[in-house]
Amino acid sequence: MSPRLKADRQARIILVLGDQLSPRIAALRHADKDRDTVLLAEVEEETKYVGHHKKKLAFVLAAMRHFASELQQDGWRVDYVMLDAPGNTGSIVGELKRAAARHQTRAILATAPGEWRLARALEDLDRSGDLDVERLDDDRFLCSVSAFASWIEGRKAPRMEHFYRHMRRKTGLLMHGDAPEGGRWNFDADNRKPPGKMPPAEGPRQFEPDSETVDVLDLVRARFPGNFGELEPFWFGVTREQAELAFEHFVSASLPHFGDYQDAMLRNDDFLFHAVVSLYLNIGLLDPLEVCRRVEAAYRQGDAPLNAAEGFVRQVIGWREYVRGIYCLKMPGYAERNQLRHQRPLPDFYWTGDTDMACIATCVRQTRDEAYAHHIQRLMITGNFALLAGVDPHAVHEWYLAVYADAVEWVELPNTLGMSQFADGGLLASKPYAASANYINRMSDYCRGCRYDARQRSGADACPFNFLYWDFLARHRRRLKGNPRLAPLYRTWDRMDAGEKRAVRSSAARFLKRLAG
Ligand code: FAD
Ligand code: DLZ
Ligand code: SF4
Repeated sequence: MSPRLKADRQARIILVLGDQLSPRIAALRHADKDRDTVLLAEVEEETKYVGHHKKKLAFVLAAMRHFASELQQDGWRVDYVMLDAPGNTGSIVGELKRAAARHQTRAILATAPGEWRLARALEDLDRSGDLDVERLDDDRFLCSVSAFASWIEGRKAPRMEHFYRHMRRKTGLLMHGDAPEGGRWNFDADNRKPPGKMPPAEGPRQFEPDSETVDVLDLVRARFPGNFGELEPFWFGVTREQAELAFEHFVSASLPHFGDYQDAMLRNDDFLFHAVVSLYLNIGLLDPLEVCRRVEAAYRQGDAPLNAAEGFVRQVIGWREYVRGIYCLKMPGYAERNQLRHQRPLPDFYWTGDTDMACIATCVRQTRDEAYAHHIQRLMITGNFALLAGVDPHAVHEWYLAVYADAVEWVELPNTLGMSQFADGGLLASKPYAASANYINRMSDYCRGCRYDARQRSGADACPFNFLYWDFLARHRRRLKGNPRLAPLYRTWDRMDAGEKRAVRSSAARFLKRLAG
């Protein structure tokens, strides 16, 4: 065989997906710049497997285009397929086949896709024998799937807190020798200040769209007119440089207060002191270890208190890695879990915001405008309501996967199905994240001026979160009564007089009937 033919045969297509936009992604690190071709493909299947928010579509596509330009400038040969390119097959597998034919090779090198759906499609393609698809581990994560499997093995209750301590030791982040910095692993109890005396927050750094992004905005406007959400103003960063600027802005402007007000919610402030960087982390524009090291440095230089630095690091090396591990080990069965057998369709107001519950209306409005809500809004407002009302967890999952700019299934699904809807029967959360208006009223200003009364438990003016909360506990008593963390609540319920209990349950029944339309 001639050397030329041999060289041709070894040239590979390097697949880079829309959430793998890092020059250090495994497939690029193992590629040969002189011989291989990098493929990025905008495809209908990825833009439509769920009805993505318009801002999310624009964000991913604009970031893909900018990343392709950067690779080209860096000397890579890039084959970029636009969404409306003639002959676009509409799927990653189809575009791999077309690219393989164009470049006369059958060798594909990919980094393992984050979502099970696409990982399976690449596996099937390889098995079909049509192309050879080599898949490398995605080592942007600090804990590999096999390391997570070893950690979880034999543990009866594999709680995040224990995993987090393991990750602190492994990374050395916020450690003082073998001990946690400040003598405690977790400053969660110092992350719950209500917003009453909160200083004003600057919010995230925003960017003007350049001409390349403007083209993408035009594309999204034309191709996805019916999708949920406001496309403009579009201010997300779409390059690594912008993502880094956004993160630095967070460190200087918001991190000092991030810890104190992590759980607070305000009607007229969509971001408070949150980082708004999950979208950048999840598509590869920021690196999780780097951002944690930067936050640790801010703490060590005296620019941020320990409860803020620890709170941030816990979310990134703790929760983020933990839910990814659970997803990788438990899929595909995990997506089908519905331990509480909830069947109710998702209420329309999750899309329209048209409800007189001020907390939900605010979170949906914000989600529609910004493709963003912070953790407590997702968990304790929209998630909490769906749990209390008994909404089908799969419908809830599809909503979360669609509406947030940071939504990728490996992180969204365990957070929704496990943490928020308790559909995995307590694998992720030791008790359901169910709360009455008491919590919402303490942590937000939503209840002030709401048509409902946060203090009433039953009757026409009572806050729905109150009667639904007790109704939820009563409905699921058989399943939940053995949970020691819920025992005090059942004791409170048992102490309520029979008339009060009847009133609570009939308020819930009336409300749920109306919800069903
Ligand atoms: P900050 O509050 O500033 O936190 C810093 C970083 O920590 C985040 O950027 C994120 O990377 C990480 N983080 C925080 N909490 C979590 C968590 N529970 N799981 C994983 N990482 C976390 N996060 C996503 O990235 N994508 C999702 O699709 C997603 N869906 C969610 C669905 C539900 C029902 C719930 C309750 C949470 C979900 N989260 C999701 C987690 C969390 O809400 C977001 O990561 C966070 O709100 C992002 O905003 P931020 O960057 O301002 O985060
Ligand atoms: C989210 C997304 C969207 C909207 N579009 C594309 C696309 O056109 N091409 C692509 O390669 N990736 C896209 N993505 C990200 C993928 O959905 C993501 O890579 C998979 O879900 C695997 O995690
Ligand atoms: Fe939400 Fe109830 Fe408060 Fe109204 S009173 S904002 S419905 S928690």
